[in-house]
Amino acid sequence: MIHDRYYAELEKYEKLIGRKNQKSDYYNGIYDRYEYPVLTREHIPLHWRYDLDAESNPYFMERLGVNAVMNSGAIELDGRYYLVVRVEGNDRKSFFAVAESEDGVSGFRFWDDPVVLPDTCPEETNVYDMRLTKHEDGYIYGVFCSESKDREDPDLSAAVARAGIVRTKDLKTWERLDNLTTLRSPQQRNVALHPEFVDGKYAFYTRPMDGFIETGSGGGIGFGVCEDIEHAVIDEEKIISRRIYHTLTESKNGAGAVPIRGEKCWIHIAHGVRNTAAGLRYVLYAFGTDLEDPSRVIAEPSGVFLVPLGKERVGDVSNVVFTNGAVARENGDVYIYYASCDTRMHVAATTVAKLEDYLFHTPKDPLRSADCVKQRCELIDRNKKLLEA
Ligand code: M1P
Repeated sequence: MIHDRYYAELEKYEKLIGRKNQKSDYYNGIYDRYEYPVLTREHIPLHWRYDLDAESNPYFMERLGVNAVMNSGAIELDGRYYLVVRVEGNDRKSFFAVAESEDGVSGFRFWDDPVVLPDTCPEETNVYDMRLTKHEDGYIYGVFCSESKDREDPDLSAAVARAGIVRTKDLKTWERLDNLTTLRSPQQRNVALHPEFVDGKYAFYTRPMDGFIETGSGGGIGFGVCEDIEHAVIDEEKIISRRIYHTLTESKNGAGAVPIRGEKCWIHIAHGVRNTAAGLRYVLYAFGTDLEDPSRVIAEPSGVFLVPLGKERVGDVSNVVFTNGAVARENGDVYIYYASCDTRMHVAATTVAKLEDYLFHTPKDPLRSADCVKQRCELIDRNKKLLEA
């Protein structure tokens, strides 16, 4: 028999899913933020967490709790919005699950069952952060971090990060391909597949790393191509967005959402990390690359694009925003899905036109205080003239 308490919890759950989201009063002209997160751990279906049987679960306890929902790949299919969510169980292992919404900002509901990927890597301990690419070859690819224990290092926490690759046509049946091999980088995280062939090849945004946490000699976001997606091997990785001293990318950076094809450029929304006395701070930044040669940066606005604000600042890993999914609709609307503090998912809404205006008309970072203040004074002077006219 189903436990009585289930019905009370179900009512709360349905109320949460049915809650309409609305734009918050935050303003910067670049994007709108929304009042509520689009997904929290409370959005996880009850039958994934509780044993509903009153006999085997007399206290109606969570038997397999969920700690957090975060870093989600995003895609639009037939006018509906899908997130492939990183769901982190109370056991710290993550898995993927699809949540679907009609309007992209409210009502995200998980499908009845989590995604079960083909278990082809016996050494793999954890999987997370899937970027979804609707590729021109007709498949939807998911590229994610496949993490294993480093058996050669006696340090208990030593791990190896690689890029796992899966593909699907419907988000239901997934085929696992070989993990990406990058011949010149021992580890990879934050890898994304470009949606179009580049010179007839599959193109990846990579993040070369010396170790599991430190990117070390890995200079930033890389770009590399391969012939065969089923056995993907990249030789050269060209660094396209560098880590730079005293900027938001000083400690590390990484590709975020799969780039969006705009009118003037490929629009990239990535993350940058700097170290502070309070630990690492993760923010989002943006850049644009050439439509013909997506490895050539042609727009590099200065500074942060989106930072954790208010309640977004606190969570399991505080002071973090992270994106690995965005949806660009045919009408030009863009929904950027981002997680705060490795805990919950939010959405910011904008358009391709606004993003390109931001990319091409935000001044570049002059990299020195003296030049930054000059840049600001010029803006102030222009405005004063306008205000006085
Ligand atoms: O905890 C913040 C993020 O840390 C990692 O990102 P990066 O590889 O750039 O350090 C990722 O593990 C990501 O999942 C996490 O959100």
